[in-house]
Amino acid sequence: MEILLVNPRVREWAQPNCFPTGLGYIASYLRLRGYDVEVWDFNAMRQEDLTYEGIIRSYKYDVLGITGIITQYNDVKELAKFARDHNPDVKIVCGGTIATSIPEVLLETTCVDRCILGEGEIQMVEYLRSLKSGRLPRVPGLIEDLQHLPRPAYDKFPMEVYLNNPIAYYNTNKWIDGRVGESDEKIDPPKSINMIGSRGCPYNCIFCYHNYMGDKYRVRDPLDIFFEISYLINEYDVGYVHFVDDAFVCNKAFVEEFCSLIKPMGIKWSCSGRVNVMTDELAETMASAGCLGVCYGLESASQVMLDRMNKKVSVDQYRKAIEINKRHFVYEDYTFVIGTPGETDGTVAESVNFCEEMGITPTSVFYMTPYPGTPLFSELVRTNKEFRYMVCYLYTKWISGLGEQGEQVAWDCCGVGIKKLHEWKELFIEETGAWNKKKHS
Ligand code: B12
Ligand code: SF4
Repeated sequence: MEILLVNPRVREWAQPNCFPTGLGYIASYLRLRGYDVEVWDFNAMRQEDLTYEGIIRSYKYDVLGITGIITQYNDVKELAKFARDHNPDVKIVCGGTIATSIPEVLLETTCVDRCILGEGEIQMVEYLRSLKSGRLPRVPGLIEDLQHLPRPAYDKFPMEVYLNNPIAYYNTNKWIDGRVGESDEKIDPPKSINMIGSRGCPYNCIFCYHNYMGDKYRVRDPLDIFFEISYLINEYDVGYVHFVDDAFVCNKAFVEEFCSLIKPMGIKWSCSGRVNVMTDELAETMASAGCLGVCYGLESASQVMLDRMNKKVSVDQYRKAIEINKRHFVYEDYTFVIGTPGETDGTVAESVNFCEEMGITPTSVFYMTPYPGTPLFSELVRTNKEFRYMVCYLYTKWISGLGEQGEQVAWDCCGVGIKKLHEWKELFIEETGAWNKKKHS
């Protein structure tokens, strides 16, 4: 049985700098189980002649596996249609957060035959087995023990694209086009890559879609991560790793062990964190092990808004975490969100003033967006008549129009009007110098 896995394009105005980790895991797990897997990464291979239709028709495969996030609905639809037209018997499987959050839409409105919900490694193998046995697979979408997973099949992907487009600290043109920046040492950045060290998140912020990974926070064995980084250094000369976990810093023992292993490697890295876990001591350990910075989605500096978002943090904890960042790291990345239900001129001003007080420049200001599957989405369905109407009659159209959260108001969640939301964002950018000024078409 031949399997083709594809990664559709995403954020086309920026250079592709994020290795598709999820698809990488699916590819390596299938390979481990003896399947014949090919990968085509449309996001990395953006040359004009490499069209969806052309590539999809050029391969021979029995099963097509497409990955995607919610903003890639149109891409998934298009790819599945080309595959079906090409071969009526092909089995088309979709995975990733799009499949978990809107399976019914994909099954009803596209040529996708099967959606794999949650973590896909074991499920995909079971699905392939079921094609032979005819028995429906029944395996959980959550992998308890991450130790048994092989590292992503990096060798199946066009790695030079990802390695040469800077990520995180070195991505100074993040909101312009993501090319190599112009400032000093960042002109010639080391080869960079994203990775994950943990899965899941124990929190439940209303805007975040993360239940596809379960609320059970699981960390990888730090030794496994060490081996994976060693491999990336040896094979690809990687010099910088950015961890895109929901919350890399959540379990202190895990971080400390990871630091002790990685320190002698001399590699630079950065990650995401939770403000309530950070201490000077931990930051010191991380910095001395090569960590350049810990990124935070602060979202707001109004306690009322933070409670409304169910962030389970206090503004005071933010102050402490930012001070720790400034004392120990060279890289800071803070993002904010405007338009949460209950947002007012006053709460926006609190966030803007906080940036000034703390001397921070947000990398981005997003509009609050009720992505399907989030607690905010369910709340709006329950409480907002217009939203309910949209979900009843215009849902697929709405989904197919979803895009950049920093540019598009997909829904006015606080009922102040789109004009007001735009004004708040303009004000935020003007007052704080937030990075995401440029509009992309
Ligand atoms: C890296 C990342 C990106 C990257 C690249 C994404 C990509 N497609 O390559 C970039 C920076 C481009 C990005 C952009 C955005 N992102 Co993003 N991103 C992530 C992040 C932080 C990590 C993804 C990752 O590597 N996960 C780890 C791997 C192991 O998990 P995974 O990819 O889900 O894969 C597993 C399963 O899903 C499944 N699976 C995946 N693919 C396949 C395929 C098959 C065939 C099968 C069977 C199974 C399967 O099995 C995998 C292994 O278990 C996630 C958060 C997170 N922690 O996952 C958000 C996340 C995916 N992003 C999200 C969002 C909302 C966005 C934006 C819309 C935000 C914005 N600022 O506007 C933009 C998109 C903009 C646009 N123009 O479209 C949401 C998606 C919600 C949803 N319902 O889809 C997430 C989940 C964040 C969140 N918690 O809300 N993002
Ligand atoms: S925003 Fe971060 S802390 Fe909140 S639920 Fe999502 S991943 Fe967890």
